[in-house]
Amino acid sequence: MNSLSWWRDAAIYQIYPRSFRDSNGDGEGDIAGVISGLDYLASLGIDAIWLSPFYTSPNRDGGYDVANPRDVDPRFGTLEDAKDLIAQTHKRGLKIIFDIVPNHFSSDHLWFQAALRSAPGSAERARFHFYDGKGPDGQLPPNNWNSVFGGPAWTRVKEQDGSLGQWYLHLFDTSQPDLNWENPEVASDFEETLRFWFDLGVDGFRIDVAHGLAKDEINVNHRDPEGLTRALRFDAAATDQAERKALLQDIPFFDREGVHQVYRSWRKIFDSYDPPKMGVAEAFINPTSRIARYVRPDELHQAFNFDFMMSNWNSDEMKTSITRTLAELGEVGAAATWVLNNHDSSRVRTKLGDETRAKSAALLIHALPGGIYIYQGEELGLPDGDLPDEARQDPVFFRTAGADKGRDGCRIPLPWEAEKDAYGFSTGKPWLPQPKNWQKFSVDQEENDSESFLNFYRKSLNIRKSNPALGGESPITWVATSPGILYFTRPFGLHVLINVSENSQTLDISEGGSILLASHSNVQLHAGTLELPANSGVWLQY
Ligand code: ISL
Repeated sequence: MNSLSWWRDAAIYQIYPRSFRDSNGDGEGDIAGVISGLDYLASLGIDAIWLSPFYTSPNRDGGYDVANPRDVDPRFGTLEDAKDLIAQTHKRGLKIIFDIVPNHFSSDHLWFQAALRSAPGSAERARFHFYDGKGPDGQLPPNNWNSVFGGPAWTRVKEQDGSLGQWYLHLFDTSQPDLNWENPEVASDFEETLRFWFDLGVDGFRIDVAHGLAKDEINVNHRDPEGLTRALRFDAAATDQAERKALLQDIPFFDREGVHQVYRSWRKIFDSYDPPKMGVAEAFINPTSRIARYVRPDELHQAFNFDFMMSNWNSDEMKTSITRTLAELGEVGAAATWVLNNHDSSRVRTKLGDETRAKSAALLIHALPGGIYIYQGEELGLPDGDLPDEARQDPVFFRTAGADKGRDGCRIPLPWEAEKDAYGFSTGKPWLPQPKNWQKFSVDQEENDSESFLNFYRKSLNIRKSNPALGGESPITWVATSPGILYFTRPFGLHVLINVSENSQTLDISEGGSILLASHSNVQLHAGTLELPANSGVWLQY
């Protein structure tokens, strides 16, 4: 890890604070809970943590509805706790990044409350996207855009005199009014937020909906509102991925040119610190070549690689995505990132359908040049949990009338201790019910099992950190081999082979190597013959 550009090959662990660990028995995780887990996190072999939002929020979208970006919600603790977390993280030699949500505020934010009290055309309304409706009485929304969470992207307000009035834009929930980035007050407020946390020692930011801040003309309808809905659905199975990719290229509020100006000005702020701060873009866009534009030398440092994350368990698809990623990012000199899942997606174990594949996917990305992101619980091999509909909280579930189950299944509180209530997550009732059979995934059980998923991740991450053949950005060289196998080498004698097929394969390879790590003990190497069972993977050291 190079200290100035530490993020280029870092392993960054995503914490969803609400579900990490609860210190006060209210059933929701908190900052003190994160602090109590830091030794565990440091033992994994990671370089940094990223925390999803814990700011003041009515919590209608898991805290991505921010009412005050420069304070901590009491459910999570206090500003002092956040300062303590930063100090304690640094003490363990880890970096810490927070989440910034520039596309929208919560409707509870003072600015939005002031906008509701103010007249159409006022300076207060100009910080958001307030428009008159269409139709004789303004009863129709200003355009036909849909919200990412389902339903229309517009809500009509009541004016001060009680009459139905203007409409405001919300690409997500009604409680998340979009900010108007053409208004300089918006830009300066976010600069203040960046500096506020940077001055407290935060090392960087993950930028929520980084592709959404600039919008096309509001007065123009989108020609294919149904396509828009299909492109935006969270349920990956609901739309064919090829169709989704095509549809994503034509969204009037995503990936517009105006966003780049914002990141160029943020970069100046990042670089004004010593050492410089970093930013990672959450930009869900296509084609992938567009992603490289967010990480040009004067913009952000990283962008999540959703193209790879959404690839199927298919060797051609995965290889194409890897090759394209490295080529496109290489052109702008940016480091790649590799992500298997996050708090918005299905967990990788569930997505790929079994444990061996999930381990092999980790062996693959932990051996690729660039940075990796790990979503809390991934290191335990957690699957998504089944939830009764009554327990669901994600606005996606409600706004699609249950057609899309939403993202709660991947947000279930972590199991820490097999024999304790709530698996040691909390002494109270967890905010989402944990499945009955999660003892086996608990940290304490996995700690004591040398063959556990956790100990596999620990080995993988610690080797990645200490062995010069892994991590870093040295190139990969593909080796021609049997169909269904991904085989590449990296300098310092590392050979990576992943069997992305349902057939066990016997491969003749060069002699002299030894197994550094394998997804399963049934991967065998004898002289120049490698037995690679279905879905398994291996690192060989020559
Ligand atoms: O646009 C998309 C296609 O469905 C999304 O993947 C989009 O990039 C994503 O919804 C943005 O997610 C982020 O912002 C949301 C929040 O609910 C998510 O948890 C967060 O990761 C709104 O702030």
